[in-house]
Amino acid sequence: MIQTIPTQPIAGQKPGTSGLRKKTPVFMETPYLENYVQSIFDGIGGVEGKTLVVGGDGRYFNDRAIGVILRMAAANGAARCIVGQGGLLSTPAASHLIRKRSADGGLILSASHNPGGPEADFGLKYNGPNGGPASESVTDQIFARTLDISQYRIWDGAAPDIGLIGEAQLGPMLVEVIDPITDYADLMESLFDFPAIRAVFAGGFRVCFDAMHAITGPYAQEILEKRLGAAPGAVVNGTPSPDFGGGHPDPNPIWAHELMTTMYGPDAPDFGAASDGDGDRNMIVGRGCYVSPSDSLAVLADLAHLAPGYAEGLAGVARSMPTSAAVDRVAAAKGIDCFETPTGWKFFGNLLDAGRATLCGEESAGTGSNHVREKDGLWAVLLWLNILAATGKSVAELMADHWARYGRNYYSRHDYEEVQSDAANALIADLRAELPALPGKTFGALTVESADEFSYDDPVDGSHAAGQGLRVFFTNGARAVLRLSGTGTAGATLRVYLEALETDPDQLQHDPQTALKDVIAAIDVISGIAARTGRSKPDVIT
Ligand code: G16
Repeated sequence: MIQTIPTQPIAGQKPGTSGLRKKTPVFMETPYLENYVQSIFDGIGGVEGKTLVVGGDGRYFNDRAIGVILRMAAANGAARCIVGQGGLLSTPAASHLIRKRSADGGLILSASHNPGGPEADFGLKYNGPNGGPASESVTDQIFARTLDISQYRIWDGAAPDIGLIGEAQLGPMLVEVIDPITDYADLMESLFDFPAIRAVFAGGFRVCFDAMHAITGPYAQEILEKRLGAAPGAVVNGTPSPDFGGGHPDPNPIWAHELMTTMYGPDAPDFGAASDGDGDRNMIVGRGCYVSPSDSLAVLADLAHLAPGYAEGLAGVARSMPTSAAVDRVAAAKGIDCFETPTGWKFFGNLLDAGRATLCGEESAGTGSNHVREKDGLWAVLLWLNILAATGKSVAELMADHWARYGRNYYSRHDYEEVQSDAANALIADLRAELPALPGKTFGALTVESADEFSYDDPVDGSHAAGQGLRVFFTNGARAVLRLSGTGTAGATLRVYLEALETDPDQLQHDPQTALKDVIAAIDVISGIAARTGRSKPDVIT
């Protein structure tokens, strides 16, 4: 029976860079989740007769939230919900499933790399029929609905058990519980040279994949250990847990320090990698050789043709604005387009759909291609493995080759977390006002060449996105970018992105922080970070 429950708008339901993320208790307090789900359904024009994919990264409250979503989908007239067994689906697997089954969209439950648990973070996002994050205009419609919602509909009766594969009715709606792994693993097998990778593993090449107690564990066990024959135990922290083993499933050298210790240790394997809470991010590290996400994108763009799925080359590449220009140099050498988009995977969607870009990537550890419409952690790992198998080189050798040929874009991101929102907003507003006066001024060793606020005109649909980050370019080719994160759940996170280019192979330095010291010092003076935030150093340096 359909229940129609009166409700009223709740403050703070504005989706950020990647859906709505809040503290778990906020989502758990009825009707926060209910209001948001109904706003999604209303914002996309209703779900009557539609097929939806539903799944999440298994974090605390995942299963109960899915029960609510299924009951609301049934009460709103959806025809079918396809659910990963146990409520589990990695974000790229969900994207693939939406596309493969021609579903009308999907609801993905995750707060990505943010910690999970009763006091940690939860999130929900809607992906459209192309399998990608909702566009800006759909997101705006969903948000508008949260502001005038007056009722939600929910089926009065328990949702079926999603622990077992099979089909069950929920009122008029069919709930189809599927194996969350096989379709995705088959897709990977269609793109990469599995026999070549298997041969390398059989020859003693050792890999360590850290699933960080999150969703990619079972996917990596199936693909790396079962299908490719990596040694048992190659996947570590491979059982997903609701609080990610009490950790922070963010694949960077800070949070994946266990893997870093292994890879820089005396008996390091040949290749290391990690993924995040929902499986869309990746970290790549060779023996004693960490690869920054921006460099990883550039190497993959350069050598993707070595994998069968990309043998015909790339139509174009795309990167988010704060990502380094390393990939631009590869695109220029290949004579293909390189698009610069705002932060947020949704901005790649039109370029991928239109066939203008084949590979995309971001500094925030996201890389992907037109095989789905999300970034894809395991895909990046497999493309690296395919390239290593095809070239017979080590990660360190590939990086050295790359820098020798293209130069090196030193890169680092400094994050100031849980800054008081007012202070962070004032810092950005004041710097924005100061930008026109910066060119020609000298700060320490560097002189400003130009400064602006990034905006984007989508080349496919002409939509305009303003206010996407403040940029300061220096005369020596260095760059600093400041923007506020759209994925935090407490206070504001100020991100400072730093880049400097070295094209002389004889001048290459090892440590990016040293190579970037002048730009770090200059932007601190320009923006007054230390004085305004009261922080003497960033909370996280990646
Ligand atoms: C999301 C988006 C990415 C973005 C990242 C960081 O990733 O999908 O496009 O780069 O957030 O965004 P921000 O700098 O605003 O925090 P994820 O993995 O969190 O879904």
